[in-house]
Amino acid sequence: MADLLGQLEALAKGAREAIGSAADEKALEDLRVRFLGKKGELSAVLRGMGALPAEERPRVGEVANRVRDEVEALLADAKGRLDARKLEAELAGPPIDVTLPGRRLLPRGHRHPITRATEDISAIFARLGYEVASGPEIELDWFNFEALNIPPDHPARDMQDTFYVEVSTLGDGAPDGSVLLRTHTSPVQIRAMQRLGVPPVRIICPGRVYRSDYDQTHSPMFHQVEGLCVDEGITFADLKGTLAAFARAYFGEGTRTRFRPSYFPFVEPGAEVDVSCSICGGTGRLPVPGGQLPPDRATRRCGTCKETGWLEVLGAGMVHPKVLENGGFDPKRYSGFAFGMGVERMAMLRYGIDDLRLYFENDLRFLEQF
Ligand code: 2U9
Repeated sequence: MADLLGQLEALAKGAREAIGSAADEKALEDLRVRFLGKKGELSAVLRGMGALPAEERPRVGEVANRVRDEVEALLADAKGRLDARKLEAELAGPPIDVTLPGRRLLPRGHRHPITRATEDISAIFARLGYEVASGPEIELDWFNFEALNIPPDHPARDMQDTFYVEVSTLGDGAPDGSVLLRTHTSPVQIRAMQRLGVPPVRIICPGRVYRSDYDQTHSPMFHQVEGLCVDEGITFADLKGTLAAFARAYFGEGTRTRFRPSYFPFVEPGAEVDVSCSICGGTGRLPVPGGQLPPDRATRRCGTCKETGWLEVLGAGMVHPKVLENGGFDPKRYSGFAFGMGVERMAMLRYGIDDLRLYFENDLRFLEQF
């Protein structure tokens, strides 16, 4: 036993001297391995314990633990000392000029075209006094359909068209009714009306919406921006003026607008809104590049508007009295208009994108153009 205790004492002495004079982190690490490593000096002593009579082992074990703790503390102290010395040397050295330009210009990254279009559209309405509102993508049937005057037998309510969410446990106090992925951002506007309570309401709701639809021109998830304006004395003229101003701001100053009667359950009257084609300037024809061509061959058909000169880009109308009521507004006193647009289509027309799938493939050759 005396032999092992002597070895432990010698180990501790050697460690104190060596660790005290270690010059850098590498030297410290070597010393840690030498004294405490698996094949190090302490392990060798502990291996020798096997030959001791059982009653002597606890005493040697106790000293071995103490020596291990001391060596660990010495290593930690030495590391602290070296770190402090390194920091002092750095502080004493030449200062780092954090204002110098980087050695390499990093590429900036790109906003996704859907993000860009959403932000551009929102910015135009912000200038017209609209606030951005958002709400849940997983909605209750009431906010998505019922409150919007969408009748129980409307095709949109079919399982074929709407993604329903299975809610296995509607615990006590949980709202009753089916849960679904919102099929439009209109429920956000019902929620906003209820929250605001008093006019004027001027909000736009950008966001993801979901419909069980998947083909060349439909994606099961797409983006909408909807808008709502409610106050005393709001008329269809306000709707026309607002959307005409929006169309000029988004598609360019010369853009004309036309309104065609249409039907949506949540508005009355409802309209589809066309803008003059931003590609051909509303003429339906595009000039053919190059030379003097005879008049009949100097232009070609505009594929974007299919030679009509018009693009259908928005749906709109005066908010249905029942919908106003569901939002908490007295339809005898207040009126309002609402509109909706698909962002994928708005971005396609603005940036000349001809295939919906490009938005979702995340091909950098596409994304880097924005
Ligand atoms: C409330 C009241 C009325 C929003 C409206 C449309 C007409 C419309 C489509 C455009 C392209 C959907 O993405 S799309 O397929 N939208 O035609 N949206 S009126 O009406 C509302 C909304 C909320 C409370």
